[in-house]
Amino acid sequence: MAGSNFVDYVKIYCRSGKGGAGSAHFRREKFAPMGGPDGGDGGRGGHVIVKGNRNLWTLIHLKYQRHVFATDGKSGSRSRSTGADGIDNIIEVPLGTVVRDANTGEFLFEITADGEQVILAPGGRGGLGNWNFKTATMQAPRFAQPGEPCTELEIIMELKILADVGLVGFPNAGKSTLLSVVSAAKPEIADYAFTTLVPNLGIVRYHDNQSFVMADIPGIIEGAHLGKGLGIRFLRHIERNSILLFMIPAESKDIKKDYQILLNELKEFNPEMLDKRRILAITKSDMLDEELMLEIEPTLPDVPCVFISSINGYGISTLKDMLWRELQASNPVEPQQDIEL
Ligand SMILES: Nc1nc2c(ncn2[C@@H]2O[C@H](COP(=O)(O)OP(=O)(O)OP(=O)(O)O)[C@@H](O)[C@H]2O)c(=O)[nH]1
Ligand SMILES: [Mg+2]
Repeated sequence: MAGSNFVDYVKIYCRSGKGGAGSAHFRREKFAPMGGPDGGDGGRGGHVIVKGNRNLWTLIHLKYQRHVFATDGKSGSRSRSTGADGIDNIIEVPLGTVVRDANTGEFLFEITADGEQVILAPGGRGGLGNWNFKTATMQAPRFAQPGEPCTELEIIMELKILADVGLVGFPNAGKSTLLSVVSAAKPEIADYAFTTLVPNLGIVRYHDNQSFVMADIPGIIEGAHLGKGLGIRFLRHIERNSILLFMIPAESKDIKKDYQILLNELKEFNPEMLDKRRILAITKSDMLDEELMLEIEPTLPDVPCVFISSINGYGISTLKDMLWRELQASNPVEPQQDIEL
């Protein structure tokens, strides 16, 4: 996807800071002979932290940031002075970012809320200075703890857009046109397949200041799971939408069959996609008259269906009502994972 501003996959090497060493200093002053141990503790190494930011929509700001380091803690020093902690390095990511271990592929955590923070690579603890080790039988410990080592790991961050409604359809079905009509988004629209190459998001306003987010993704074709067309790489962006809006143009020769093909591609990608609520919109209905609609109706698959036209607005408010109702019914409760590393 050269030249695209949409980045949904990055690999980053992270390293936290080492803990500062404890000090093994002894107090030496003119009028304080045998001053005793006064070496301070080392400071904590900086953490590498991942933080959710709802104003970000892609991972593009991380595209060229291959390394993220936090700084080391400073060593302790005389007079029980604790060394300064290392500076944390915070990686801000859009909501819906999944973090995995790059080497094992293991799921680590996911950021779903604004301001949510997870310590990815904890900084090493600072070592204790020698004054901690002073006891009745050991009055002059000549040693101190070293700081703990840093943590390093390589991670993969993958964005899975958190939208409420995902559009599913073949190329040219009119997905982007619908998004442009119901939201303020301005996706590219054209009379050829694969106009949309990266996902577009739009906020759909619904009565009384309510709204929901709609995601338009590149069209899928039969065999997408085998890599045909743009493949199924973008399906992960509708993986966590609460509702899937299937879109099949009125000119389709067999709407039911097309619907099955789309369903099958979703299933091949992830069988759980079939558990989502679905609505089917027959697009470009301005090409049909009342009579034709009545004729088509009995042949439609067994899901809530609606005829729409983005050109003359036919059925659009019914569609919005249906989407809203289904959204309320599905009441998306995202399982929150409390993962501490
Ligand atoms: N007559 C009619 N044409 C429409 C309607 N909606 C979209 N179109 C036309 O259909 C063509 C494809 O529309 P797009 O919105 O780009 O389709 P898409 O599903 O986003 O296509 P890809 O991005 O390639 O997957 C364009 O020429 C639109 O003008 C409609 O309601 N009625
Ligand atoms: Mg499009």
